[in-house]
Amino acid sequence: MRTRSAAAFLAALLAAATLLLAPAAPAAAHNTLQAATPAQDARLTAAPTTVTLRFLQQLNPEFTTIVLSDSGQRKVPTGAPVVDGPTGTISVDEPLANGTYTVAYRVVSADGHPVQGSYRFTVADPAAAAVPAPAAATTGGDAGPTSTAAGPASAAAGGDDGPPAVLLAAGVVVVVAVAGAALLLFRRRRAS
Ligand SMILES: [Cu+2]
Repeated sequence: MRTRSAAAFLAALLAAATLLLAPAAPAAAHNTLQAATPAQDARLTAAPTTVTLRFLQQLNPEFTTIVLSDSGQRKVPTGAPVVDGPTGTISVDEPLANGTYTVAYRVVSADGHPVQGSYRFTVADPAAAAVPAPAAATTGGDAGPTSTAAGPASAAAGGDDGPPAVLLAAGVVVVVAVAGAALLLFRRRRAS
């Protein structure tokens, strides 16, 4: 009888651990970026006039944001996103100078949860001048790679809201340890 209740207790703890893990699963159903033009980390010899992002799921035009900014984190003038099924496109209003640009997006998943991310591409037109750097004014025509101190840690595509796997793993370890201790306690009580 005692053994059975201890086993039931352990089973309950394991069920709790499973519940802890469960919220990570629906992330698979979220919208994700499938393809982009310009592509991530592309180095273009001609400035693009549009940015097109293709996602896994249909986009809602009302909740689709695509923003282009330069290496100084200044917003580049673009048109509003034009949505066609799972694809969103913005037109770039002004010719882009040489430099590194960030495309940031925010869309919603089929379940209504927002998904956001960003990526960079570089314009390196040999015939064009470099974009004037905001702080470290690099005068002279040296078109070397100037973007060393750029924006926030490049959160690669697919920013998600779930807790990191390490935390989940740590949670499972704790739960299993507690379960083991509890089982030991039950056995000691039974023995005494
Ligand atoms: Cu969701």
